[in-house]
Amino acid sequence: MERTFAMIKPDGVRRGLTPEILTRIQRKGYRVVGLKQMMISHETAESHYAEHKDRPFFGELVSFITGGPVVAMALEGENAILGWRGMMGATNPANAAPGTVRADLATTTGENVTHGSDSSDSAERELKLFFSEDELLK
Ligand code: DAT
Ligand code: MG
Repeated sequence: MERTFAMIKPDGVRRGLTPEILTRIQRKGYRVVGLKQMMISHETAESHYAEHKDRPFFGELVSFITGGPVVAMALEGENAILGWRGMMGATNPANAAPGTVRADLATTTGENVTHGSDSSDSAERELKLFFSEDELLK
């Protein structure tokens, strides 16, 4: 069993895609062990995306992710980290395989609807950043 951090970004929430994305996750069979709608603080956004702090799009990324409510999720299941990454598809929706969230529901790299941890280290770090222990099912 593996846990990963997943997020519906502000564009997805704003466009009413939360039910569609939750349906896909549950149809796949991941267990949603943490779930909350929230605003991300500037500080949390900079920490979450710290690996990109020197990239030219960093400022835009932080203002986008803090610009409206997100849905933060902790998912549990076999191979959940790579599995959820696979369900999301490539970062740029133009390169995402048909049937993936980004191919089906997004058009631009900057607003690509969902986030998913890319490794067990980042999953652990991101789950800690967004959830306290008592917000997660045992
Ligand atoms: P991913 O979200 O697939 O893990 P990433 O970690 O490389 O992708 O980048 C994080 C987010 O930053 C990505 O979802 C959208 C934004 N981003 C990445 N590359 C970008 C670019 N070249 N221009 C604008 N935004 C970009
Ligand atoms: Mg990433």
